[in-house]
Amino acid sequence: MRVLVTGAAGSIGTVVCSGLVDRGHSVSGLDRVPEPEGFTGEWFTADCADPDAVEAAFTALSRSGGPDAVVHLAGIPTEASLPDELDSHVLTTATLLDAMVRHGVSRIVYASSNHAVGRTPRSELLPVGTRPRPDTFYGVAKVAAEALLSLYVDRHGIDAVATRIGSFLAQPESRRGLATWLSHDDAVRMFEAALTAPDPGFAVIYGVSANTRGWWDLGPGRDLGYHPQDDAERFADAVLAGPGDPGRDEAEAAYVGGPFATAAYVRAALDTPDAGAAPDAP
Ligand code: 15L
Repeated sequence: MRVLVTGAAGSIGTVVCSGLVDRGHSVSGLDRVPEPEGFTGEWFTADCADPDAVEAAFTALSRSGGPDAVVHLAGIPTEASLPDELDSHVLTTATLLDAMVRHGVSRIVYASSNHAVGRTPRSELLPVGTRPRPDTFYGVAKVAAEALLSLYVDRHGIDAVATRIGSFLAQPESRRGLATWLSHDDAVRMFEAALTAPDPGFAVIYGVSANTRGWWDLGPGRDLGYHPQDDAERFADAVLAGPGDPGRDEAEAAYVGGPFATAAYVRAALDTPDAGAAPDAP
């Protein structure tokens, strides 16, 4: 399959690009920075919120048959002001969807986030159909981007899979991560399944590994062919031996979004002189 990956130089992008290439796919990349060393496919240094740059990339790719699908990973990976989040997640998604429609590209796999439902209190099982319940402006933008995907599926008959990613890391680093970890290998499995599943229409899946402590429903992902193989439990002893902070751990365990759902992330929507800055990502 020919796949255009946005955010291809980022932490998820580099892993997913090389994983898809290893699995026999032809991968081109688009990012605001030049291609990472070793990237072998066609590369576009561009901002995917820029319609002209995106159109130029799709036109260039159409000379070699065009992409069969887009994997959209680009975007600020943490909390920022509402306008920045909307630019970064909603406008980029809209720009790509318009280009896809113009060029007849019929599938997009989107890196959404657990933070789209991050204010959902912890429960036995988190269904994908739970109501949008963002924990931050980042989460609000992910909800809006998912809504755009749904609109374009209904209007244009494309396929769109939103993967609500948990904690994408080489290994879990916190107590919460023992439930929310997405391993590198499982991320590649998940994106390939979402790219190749027959006729998903609009689908939402949780992007986590098969963690013993996880509570996000993996059923819809399995229905699309995503069968996670990794489990954070093998890191549990090491993580739990680390210096914990009972108060923080309890607050982070109360909601899907962990730290993003705590008071530390409360801020004004717009960057005014008095607005608090977003804290650093955990
Ligand atoms: C995400 O979506 C963020 O990009 C990342 O910064 C982490 O917060 C991650 O989710 C998570 O929930 O661990």
